[in-house]
Amino acid sequence: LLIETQLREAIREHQFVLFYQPKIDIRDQRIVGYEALLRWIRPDGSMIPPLRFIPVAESTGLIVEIGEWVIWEACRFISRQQSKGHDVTIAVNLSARQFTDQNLAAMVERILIRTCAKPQSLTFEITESMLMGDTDAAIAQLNELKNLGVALSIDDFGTGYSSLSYLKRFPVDELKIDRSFVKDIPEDTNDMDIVAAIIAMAQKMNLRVVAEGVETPEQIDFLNNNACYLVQGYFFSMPRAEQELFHLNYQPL
Ligand code: G
Ligand code: G
Ligand code: NA
Ligand code: MN
Repeated sequence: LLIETQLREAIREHQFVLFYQPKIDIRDQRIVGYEALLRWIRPDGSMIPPLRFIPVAESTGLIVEIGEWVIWEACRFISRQQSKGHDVTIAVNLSARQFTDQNLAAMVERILIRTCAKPQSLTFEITESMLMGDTDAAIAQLNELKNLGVALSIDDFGTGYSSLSYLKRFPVDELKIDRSFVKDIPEDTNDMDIVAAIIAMAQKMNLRVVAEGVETPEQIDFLNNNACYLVQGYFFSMPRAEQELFHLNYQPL
């Protein structure tokens, strides 16, 4: 369990950084917010991708401690932007282990107070599968978070198996269409039908909808024609370190 030992060392020695990927409104090409994505940079400069260490962090429970750092760091980012007059939202990914933690809402509240970050500037992304198991407990946790004033988003939407009636019970604000449905637009008409259906459904349910993994102008045209205006993806930007964010042409709000 070398990686577990290394993860503990990474926490202790501040080897984690947050990268930020902009979320763009394609109507005016402005940045409306960022998704925070965790990066582990080793002392030799090599970067270990989250897919290699997040599963280990989850299975060992270290994700709770790492995740707390992520929330602190995201709120400090919000606070720095606020003091420059930039009103941005930051989305933070939560894993199942964090979401079922009874202390989560109290911890988030403490961090919001200590950093002076506006709760409306913080969004939590959770996946459909995290809402499955104990539905009542999940709804209670979502309500506790909502009561703090933060926003809630369902990530990787479409890859789970939530029914519509099911979805209606969860107090969420946003759906993020999984990038697996976006990547083959405009070749795969099946995926186009699915994406159009998710967008229409989100509108009916009064949910914001964000398309992930947007890489081409054709995909942007398709989303625009179907009234999905919020997008993330390499077409606009990869996730970047904070100091590299404002080299983009897109101006933060
Ligand atoms: O950029 P990307 O390789 O960053 O992310 C890969 C996966 O890791 C995604 O599923 C993403 O949700 C997850 N991930 C990235 N950052 C975090 C984080 O801070 N916390 C959790 N729980 N998952 C994260
Ligand atoms: O599971 P989640 O949606 O949180 O994961 C986001 C992941 O998607 C991150 O690994 C991020 O780096 C990656 N990502 C973001 N935009 C794109 C894109 O346009 N193309 C691809 N292939 N990956 C992307
Ligand atoms: Na995400
Ligand atoms: Mn996703």
